[in-house]
Formats: sequence, structure tokens, C-alpha cells
Amino acid sequence: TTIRTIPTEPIEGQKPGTSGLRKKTPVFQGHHYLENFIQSIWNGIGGVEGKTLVLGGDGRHFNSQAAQVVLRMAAAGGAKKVIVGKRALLSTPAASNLIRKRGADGGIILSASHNPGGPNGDFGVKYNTANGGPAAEGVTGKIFDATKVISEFHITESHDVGLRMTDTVTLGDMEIEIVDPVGDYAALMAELFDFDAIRALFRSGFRMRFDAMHAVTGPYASRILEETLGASPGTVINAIPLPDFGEGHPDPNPTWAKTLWDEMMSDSGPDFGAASDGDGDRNMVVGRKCYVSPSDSLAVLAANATLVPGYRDGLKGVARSMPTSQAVDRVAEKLGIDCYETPTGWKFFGNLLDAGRATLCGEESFGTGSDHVREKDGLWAVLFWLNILAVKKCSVSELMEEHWATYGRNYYSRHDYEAVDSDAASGLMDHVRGQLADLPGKSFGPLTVTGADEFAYDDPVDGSRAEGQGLRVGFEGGGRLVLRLSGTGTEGATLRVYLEKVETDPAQFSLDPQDALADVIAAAESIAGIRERTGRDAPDVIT
Ligand code: VG1
Ligand code: CO
Repeated sequence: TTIRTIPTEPIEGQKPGTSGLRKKTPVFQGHHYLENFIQSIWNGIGGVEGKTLVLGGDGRHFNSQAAQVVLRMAAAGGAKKVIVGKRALLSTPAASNLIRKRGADGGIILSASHNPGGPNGDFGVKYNTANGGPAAEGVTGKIFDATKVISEFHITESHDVGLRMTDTVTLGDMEIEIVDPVGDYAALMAELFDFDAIRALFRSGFRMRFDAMHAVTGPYASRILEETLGASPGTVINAIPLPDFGEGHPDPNPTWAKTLWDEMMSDSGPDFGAASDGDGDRNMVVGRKCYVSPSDSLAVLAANATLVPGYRDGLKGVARSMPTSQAVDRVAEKLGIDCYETPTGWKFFGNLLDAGRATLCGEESFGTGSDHVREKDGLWAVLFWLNILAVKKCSVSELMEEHWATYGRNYYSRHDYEAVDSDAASGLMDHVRGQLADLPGKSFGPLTVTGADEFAYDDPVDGSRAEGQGLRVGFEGGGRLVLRLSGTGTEGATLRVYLEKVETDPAQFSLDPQDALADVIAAAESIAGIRERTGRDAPDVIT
């Protein structure tokens, strides 16, 4: 094999966002676009010579072709070995696990996660470091710097490497190990959870539906839930990963997982429903006629963790992203453990997990995880719930009622305005930012502002600081309004409005969150002027 050096020029806008670089698929397929970014990763991390990398993706359109480019460029860079999932598939948590288990130096994940795929959908590339987690800001900064000065890339000339069977092959001097994407991950789950108890639960007639949304978790969920744990055939729906996710939007929420949602909201629905996203790191959990908000899910897992073998000894601490509701804070308080508040994006949890300060982490965006890997993990959260239900022998709604009775209920909702004009969105943020100093003491209907600021985070482990991480307004009684712009979108700007209200009166625990939050929603409108500035009457997605 010959290594070729190809002259190139910097391409604008290759700046990794909340979770890697995401662009429209045709942009990624453009001249040298992928090659420039991969070479910039190699350059940003000091080269890949002698290193071992993990490689896999969520199977979306362009996944296979991109994997071949990464393999050829890893070989050209002198990498010692690449461990790649069969058919270039690996869920994000499975990739994280492989990096850790095999002591690899890092990994490349080909995914735009919950964004739609296909020829006109989105594609993405993410670099994870040796701890198995998304590269921290210091590293992504170096990669971005490298994209701005790149002048050439290196690639081997070769035929495509066959990835259809588990095998070990070579590309030039580089070894390629093609692995079963599910095996190691399934083994890890069996270590953490009481599989016998979950098997008994399914044997007792407990019915479940898992919507894999034609994304990467299909093979994982089929193997673990149906083949290993004995859930009845058909429990996993949309189980075959498709390059365009069956024209769906692989985002597990009430809007996009509509089929599952409708089934769960009917009287004769299954006992338990769940869904996962494109790359398998998100989860939605829903009981019969009982939706569990992701923020509540994190709180419930924390409160019941010692019922699960992998967490029997208790939690070292918990962490949540800033916009995530404070439900878990109440659990941490009761348990007497630390609760950290980090900026949005899993990369900010890495140091806390590595330092043993937090065991469980979560985000309001359907992300929950623990120190078993360094990514959020969809199927893990689902198994955690199953394990708790198997031990407590109660329904999801009974468990939620018990939880709220103990800790109170943090009503919570997120309103997303998608593909908003970028200038209008930044104008809105500037408008709110300009009011922050004057807001405390002001009232909006029955709500009085107690504090308002722009969130900045000082990492307690390495001292790094992340600024400009969202605007937050706190109200008397613990309610909050948070505004931020998405860092994963590929079209215009996406405005996220996060709404929270603390309720301690048990008579008020069963309201529709949109009704319970009406005052906070009205305050958001008065403060931010969302309708006028975005030109929208209502959010595109409510979760
Ligand atoms: C969104 C979520 C964030 C999550 C990120 C990646 O980011 O809000 O909580 O970590 O997606 O998730 P943003 O910047 O668009 O709000 V995934 O499953 O798409 O990797
Ligand atoms: Co994801």
C-alpha cells in the first residue's frame, strides 16, 4: 500500500459543537471535507502513530464510506491498530466501553446522534479520548485550530476493507480487528444488572415495548431484551438499523417516537415503554399512561440505585447539566452526596466521573449515564429501570407517585424553536442578556425573580472554565427559566427554552406539566419576546 499526501486548504466552519462536528450529509461528502476534519483530529491530538483507535458509527447514510476513509487515514498516520464494529456499527456507549476495555488511545464515532439521516439529512464525526468520553473542550479547541491551518492530508491507496465479518486483517502495517458490536457491551450490562430478576419479571407476564427507531440500538436491544432476558418476540420494534432511519427522526421523545407513545397512552398498553436515539446514547422511559421526564428519571435512578447490583454500595455523587431540573438535587441532599451542575454536553461530566466524584449523570435531553462508560447510555438506563421495577414489583406510575410524595415534584418542560433565523435568535439572547442585571426583584404574574445570570462553569477537577453556557432566571420557590441556543443543529439556530417549577403540595402532583408551568411560560414570553422575535406562535417540539 502506498501512502499519498494530498494538498488541501482549510474549510471554514469545522468547529466541533456540543457533541462533535455535525453538518448536512452532502457537506460531509463534499471535496476533502471529511478528510480535512479527520486529518485535523490527528494533527490536533499529536498524531496517531503507534496508537490504537476504536471506530464505529450509527449506520446512517455515508457511515460505511466514511469508515473506509478513517481506516485509510489511520493507516497513513501510522496507527498500530483500529478496532472496528462489524459493518462499521457501534453505538456511542458501546464505543466508549470498547475504548476503555481495550485500553485504546481514543476513538472515532460516526454519528449525528438524534439528528435525522439520509442523503439530505445530517452526518457527524466525534472524537473520544482514552477515558472513553467525548474530547474535552481543550482537545476540541486544538482540533478546530488544526482545521484552520491544514495544508495536506495523508491517506493510503487501497481497496475497501471488508467489514462484514468479525476477523482480523491488515491495511499496510496497521492491524484491523473487526468485532461484534454487541458482545462486550452486553457483557458489561450483565455485570451491572440483576439479569435473573429481570428475566423473572418478563416471565411473570410483564409486557414491554422498545422502539429502536431503525437506529443503532436495534441489534443491542434485540440481543439483550429478547434473546437474553426473555422478553417476548416483537418487544423490540423498528429493530433493523436503516441508513435513513426509515425516514424517521431518531429522537426518542413524545413527538418523534409517536407510535410507541400512542401505544403507551392507551388503556391496554404495555407495562413499560422505552426508545433510544440514532447512536443509542439517549433514552425515553414511559409507563402505561405515565410519561417520565428525563430529569425525573435521573432522580428516580439516583434514589433507587442501591437496589441494583452495580450500584449496591451507593453513589459517590451525582451530576446534571444546568438546564436539567433540580429533581436530582433533592435526592442528593437526602442521600448526603454531592450534586454537580455542569454545562450542556456529556464532555463536561468526564472529569467528575474520572475523579470518582460522580457516579450518575444526566441531562434533560433524554440522556442518563454512569461511570460504567464515559457517555450517556440509552439501553443502560432502560435496564436500570427494569431492574428497579423487578425489585420493587410496582408500576411506573406507582414508582413516580412514591418518588414525588417523598421529594416533591419538579414540573419541567423544554420548548424548542427550530431552524430560527440565526440573527433573530442571537438578537433574542442579547435582549435577555441585557436584562439580567435588572431582573432580580421584578415580578411576572405571581413569580418574583430571585436571581439571573449567564451560566459559567469552573471544572473542579482541572480548573478549566467554560463561559456563555446559557441564560438562567430563578424564581422564588425554586422555579427557573433557562434559555440557550443549540450546539448540535445544522440549520439556522435552535432556541431552547427550559421551564421548571417546584411543587410540594401532593394535591397538585398530577397536573399536565404545560398547565403547571403556565406562569413560567408567560414569564419567558415577557422576558424574551419569543413570538415576536422568532415569528413563531408555538414551539416546534415540546418535551
Ligand atoms: C443537545 C442536548 C444536549 C446533548 C446533545 C448531544 O445539545 O441539548 O443535552 O448533550 O444534544 O446529544 P444542544 O446543544 O443541541 O442543546 V446526542 O444524543 O445528539 O449526542
Ligand atoms: Co445520541
